[in-house]
Amino acid sequence: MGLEANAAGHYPEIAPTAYVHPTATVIGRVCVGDRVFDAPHAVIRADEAGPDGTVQPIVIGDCVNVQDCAVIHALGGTGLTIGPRTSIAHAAVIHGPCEIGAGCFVGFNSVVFRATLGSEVVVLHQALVEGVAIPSGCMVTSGARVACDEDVRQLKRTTPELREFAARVVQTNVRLVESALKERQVEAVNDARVSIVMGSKSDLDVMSEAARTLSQFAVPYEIRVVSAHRTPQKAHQFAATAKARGVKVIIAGAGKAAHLAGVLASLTTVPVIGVPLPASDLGGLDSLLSTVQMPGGVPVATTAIGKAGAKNAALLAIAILALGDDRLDSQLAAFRKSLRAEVENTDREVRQSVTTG
Ligand code: RP5
Repeated sequence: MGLEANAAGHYPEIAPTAYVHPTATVIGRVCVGDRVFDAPHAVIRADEAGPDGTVQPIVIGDCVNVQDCAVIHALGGTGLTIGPRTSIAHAAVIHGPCEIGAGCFVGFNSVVFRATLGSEVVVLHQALVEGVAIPSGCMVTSGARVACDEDVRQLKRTTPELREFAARVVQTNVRLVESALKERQVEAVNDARVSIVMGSKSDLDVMSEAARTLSQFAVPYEIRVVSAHRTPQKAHQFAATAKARGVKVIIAGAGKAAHLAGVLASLTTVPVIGVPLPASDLGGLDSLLSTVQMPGGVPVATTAIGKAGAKNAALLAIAILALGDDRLDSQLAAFRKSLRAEVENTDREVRQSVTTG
């Protein structure tokens, strides 16, 4: 999947329940919501800075589908929002500044530029919508050009059939996301290169940060609950079979008397990264010491307490995998570059706000 930072250092944020096809391109300050389907060869780019050097975000709402070869982009310094349950059909172009409401449909080859669409607007095929605001519930017929207020006044209301059609398109695409994600899960379980393990379901919120980061780098992973204290045999079997299952790195998160990472490390030579979790009144200091203080001979690479630690554990796992994987290596380099650029960007914003404020 082509996820890239823009020059200002923004990296796309993709919800774990969204599906981005491997041939789709997502660049820069793009925020992709839950159960979005981003189809083959679709392009979403938030990479042009405005005169003040900032790049505005492109926000893709939940359950939106961006179909094959659709292009979503915005002029420098302008943003773009696509409301939930909207469909952008094959080869359509949405060019910001634009605000598209919820439940809209933009048909094949249509162009929407510098426009606002209310909710449930249907733009059929090969139409041009430019420089106007279309009220909710209106429709633009195939081939129409809507570029002034008079054109907008002539628009008819969408028919119930068209509204049903638009809703069906969304449902179909959400089903596509679900089956693609299922397939990805099966693939990930069979082909997991990283195992994320946690001591309890109560650790899931923090450990999802590791999962999110691995997904961003398209690294297949499995995620399991295994307790060193409550299910010691399972912990044993899990660690002892990890290498044979093809797992290259284990990330183990646990709280309180956090022995999980150490126990797993004692049973395998697969590198183990421990994430101490803030699960008790001691704020994670207990977990940190239990995880980090391994006796000589059985190492556990221990990260920071909590979400930052979970994220860094995933990045460290990626760095280990990247030693033998050029794609990951360059993705990691791009990610680091994006961090640097982000700081520069924030620095500029802060300096500007101080001088103008
Ligand atoms: C540890 O105890 C787990 O890793 C978790 O962080 C903590 C509390 O577990 P629960 O009582 O919430 O299941 O083993």
